[in-house]
Amino acid sequence: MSRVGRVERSTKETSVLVEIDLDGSGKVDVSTGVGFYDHMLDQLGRHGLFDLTVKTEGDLHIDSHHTIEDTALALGAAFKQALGDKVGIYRFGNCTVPLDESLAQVTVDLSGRPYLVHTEPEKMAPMIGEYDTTMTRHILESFVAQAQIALHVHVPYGRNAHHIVECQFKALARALRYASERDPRAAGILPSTKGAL
Ligand SMILES: [Mn+2]
Repeated sequence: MSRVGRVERSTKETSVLVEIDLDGSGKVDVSTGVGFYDHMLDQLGRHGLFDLTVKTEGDLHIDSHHTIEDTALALGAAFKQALGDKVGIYRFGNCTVPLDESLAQVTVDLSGRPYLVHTEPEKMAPMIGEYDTTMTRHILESFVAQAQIALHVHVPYGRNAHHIVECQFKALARALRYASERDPRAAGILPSTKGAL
C-alpha cells in the first residue's frame, strides 16, 4: 500500500503543488522561488527519505511570506494525507542534529492534535538571502496545524543563522522519518490505547 499525499492549493497570493511519498528514497524536486527555502525542503526530503515534489508560484513581488507559509500549509496537509490511517507506524520520533556550532533537538508525536513548542536563539541574522529567519517558526506552525502533529523543536545554542535553520530542518526530517516509518513488530496495530490517532 503506497503512502502518498498530493495537495494543490490556489489563492490570489500563491499556487502550490506538493506531492510526497513517505516510503521514497529522498528524491526531491523543489522550486518555490526562494533559494534558501528550496535548500531547506531539499533537506527535508533527503534526510526524511521522502520523495518530495514542491512547485510554488507566489507573489514574490511583495515578499516571500505567502510563498513560504502556503507551501508549509500544503506540505503539512500532504504529509497527513500520506500517513493515512497510521496503522503500524512508530508514531513517535526524535533526532538531534548538530551543524558545526549549532544544535537542533526535534521530537514528534503523530498524535492527530496540532501543538508546537519552538525555541531558538533570539539573536540571529534577520535574512538568509530572500528568507526571513522569523519564518522558521511560522513554517513549523503552519506545518503542524495541517499535519496535526505535536512537534517540539529546540535549538539550545547556535550562532550562524544558516546553520541554526538548517539543523532544524535536518532534525525535523529524521524525526518525521522515524515516527512515520513502519514498525515491523506492530504490523496491523494502531499505536494508540485510545483506538484513534
Ligand atoms: Mn503568515
